[in-house]
Amino acid sequence: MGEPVTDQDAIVQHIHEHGYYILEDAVEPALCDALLEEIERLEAKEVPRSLDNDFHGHQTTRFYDVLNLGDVWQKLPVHDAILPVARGLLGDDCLLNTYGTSIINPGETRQRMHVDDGPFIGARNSCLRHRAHVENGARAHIVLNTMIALCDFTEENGATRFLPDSNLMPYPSVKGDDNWYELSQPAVMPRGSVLFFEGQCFHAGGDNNSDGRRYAVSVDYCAGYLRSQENFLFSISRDRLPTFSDDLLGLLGLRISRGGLGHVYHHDPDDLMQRIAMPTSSSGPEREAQE
Ligand SMILES: O=C(O)CCC(=O)C(=O)O
Repeated sequence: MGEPVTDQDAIVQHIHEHGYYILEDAVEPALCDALLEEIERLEAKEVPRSLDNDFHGHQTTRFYDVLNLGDVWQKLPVHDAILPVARGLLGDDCLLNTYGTSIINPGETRQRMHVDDGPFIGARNSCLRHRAHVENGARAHIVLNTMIALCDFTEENGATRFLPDSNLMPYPSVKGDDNWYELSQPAVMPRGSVLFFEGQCFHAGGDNNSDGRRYAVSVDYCAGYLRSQENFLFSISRDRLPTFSDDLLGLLGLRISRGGLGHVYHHDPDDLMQRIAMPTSSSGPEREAQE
């Protein structure tokens, strides 16, 4: 990877050019510990995991809807080592796209190589696909994903595999993608590091041949003019919103985008929220999880 890049603009530039960047010492040990404790709490409560299938893995623990599950989850999407990079690449009005754990348990097999902007570009006639090909031969940046290491990532325990410079490859045929696995490299990095990878960068969860779990959280952002993969505006309990920071509310879509999208009577939705009493939900999985 050459000389480490520490300046935030240089990180964005590296992602733009090569599709990825690994930032060490990004997330403080106390926050890693708090997130591990929270995962342990959710597992003890038997909060249901999501997505047990061939693509997402049968031995991978995935908790989604985490902002409803505990306060500590509010910290990562707005973390000052992470959010400025997302904003630098996608724009200040970027949104949270998906957010959850990716804990690869011993015995998990490797995932199929894929890109994360697929849901937005998949439609053959999508305007985004068209736009992609008119911007100097490189597609616009619409997604930035991160893998935040809550333990050391090693090749043996299933470090994320990624293919440097694959952001510049022609948009793939879905079936052919996996050939690139052999060319990929493991994101070997110490606990507290963040792997940033752009939506066009090929990557996959690795296979875990160790006897320990590979703990990670993925915070995935998209451009502010897109519909996010997770429907946060519907799923987040109204009574949790007042506990969120301004930055987090913006990431959830409670701010008007640069192009004027998402307004309520031409106001930011959260301006309106402060003026009217929002209905509160009285049930949901977080209730049980928090008790
Ligand atoms: O857990 C990982 O290392 C990557 C997971 C991933 O890319 C996915 O599930 O889409």
